[in-house]
Amino acid sequence: MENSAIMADQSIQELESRSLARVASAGSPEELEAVRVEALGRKGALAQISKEMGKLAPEERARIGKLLNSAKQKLEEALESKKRHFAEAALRARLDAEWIDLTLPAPGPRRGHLHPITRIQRELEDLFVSLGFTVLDGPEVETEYHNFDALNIPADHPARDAQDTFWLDGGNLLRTHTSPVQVRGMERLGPPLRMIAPGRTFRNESVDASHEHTFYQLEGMMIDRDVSVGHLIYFMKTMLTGVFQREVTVRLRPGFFPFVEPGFELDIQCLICGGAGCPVCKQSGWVEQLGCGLVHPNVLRMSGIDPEEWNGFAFGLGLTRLAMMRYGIDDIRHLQGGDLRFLEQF
Ligand code: 2NM
Repeated sequence: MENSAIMADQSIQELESRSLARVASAGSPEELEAVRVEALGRKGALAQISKEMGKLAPEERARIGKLLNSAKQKLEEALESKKRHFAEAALRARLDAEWIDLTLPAPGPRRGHLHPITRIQRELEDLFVSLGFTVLDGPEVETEYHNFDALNIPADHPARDAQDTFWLDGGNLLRTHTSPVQVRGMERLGPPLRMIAPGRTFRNESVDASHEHTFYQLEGMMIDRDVSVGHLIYFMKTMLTGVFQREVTVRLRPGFFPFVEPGFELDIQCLICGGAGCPVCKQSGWVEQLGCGLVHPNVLRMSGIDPEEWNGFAFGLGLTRLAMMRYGIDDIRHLQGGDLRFLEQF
């Protein structure tokens, strides 16, 4: 054998076994491709050897040619099989990662939650029901009689002014408070009674940070024999303790409402500073909460209740304002704007 033929023999065998070993140990398709380019590529090792074959004697050329072809074929097969192996492993990994159990129940719609005003309203309803009160509902479009006359609000009272009241054609109106519900309650239930009337009320206000034309109120009353201001204070304290989830100190100041006599404004000692004075209570130590009083005898009489035999207390508060205080909301328009980014915080 010629020397150069022996060298080709050796280098083909070496290249074959070295390349097959590299294919076997390749850890990625990229490594595999590198082996292919180096061994089988146009400028690869086998191509290099083919180029030199011209120097060989014809019979040697045929033998080396076969050797070359056989090495090339073995390598191609090994590369192909390893490539399939990588592809299958990749597919398996993807199937494992994307596997879905179609027998699991669907996640269902995302759960919402109650509006902060609704939440406070429901809490107060539960609290008053636990104290023996009935929760009453009534029309939002009211008669002048139920909204004003029956509440001892005379025809020349400024509350009737078109600036405050949304009057409708035909003399009806959008209720300016929920008191007409209580008038209807007195007419229907008769004494003794305990009831609350939560709901939507309407006033012809210019909207600003603390005024809306549509707002939420809760009013309530108890009629029995010998009801006193002491009873009133007890129920108001119990209610406010429930709302704020802590003991509250209250004080009464005189206040005028046509439907009560005497009438009061009820304050609580500021929960932020404990009465020392801060921006929330405007340095006074007290924060106004609600209006209340003993029901005016005229109001009882007009709804068919004898004021000689029965009396009672009544109160009214703004649920909107209460929600603002409890959650520290500084602008009423956030509560009615329907902006989910705001409401989702609660
Ligand atoms: C308030 C303040 C004081 C009140 C009175 C009545 C009724 F029906 F008995 F006459 N309902 N609500 C009342 C009393 C409301 O709101 C500030």
